[in-house]
Amino acid sequence: MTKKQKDILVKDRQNVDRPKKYKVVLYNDDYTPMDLVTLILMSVFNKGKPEAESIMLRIHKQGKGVAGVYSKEIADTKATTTQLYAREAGYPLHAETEPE
Ligand code: TYC
Repeated sequence: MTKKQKDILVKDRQNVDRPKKYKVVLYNDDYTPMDLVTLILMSVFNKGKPEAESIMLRIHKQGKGVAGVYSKEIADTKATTTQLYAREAGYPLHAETEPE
């Protein structure tokens, strides 16, 4: 078996056994209120209040942080929903997805 053929088999197994997961990363900014970020973490990412507050504070201090890890479709939807809520309230909160 050639290396290329082996690589294909390995790749197939990886895809079958462990579908790729995506992090939803939230970024800090100077304008979005802490309470709004906490509410979004509770309502969009299903976190309880203490965990939502701790994730929000980590983002506030470190510049960015992971709100959750999901399949590609769910991660994209949650990132979009997050930005929609923030824009509706007039704030620039930024969310991105990245492979785990
Ligand atoms: N830095 C913001 C403030 O002091 C709070 C904040 C936290 C904003 C997390 C965005 O992703 C964020 N009001």
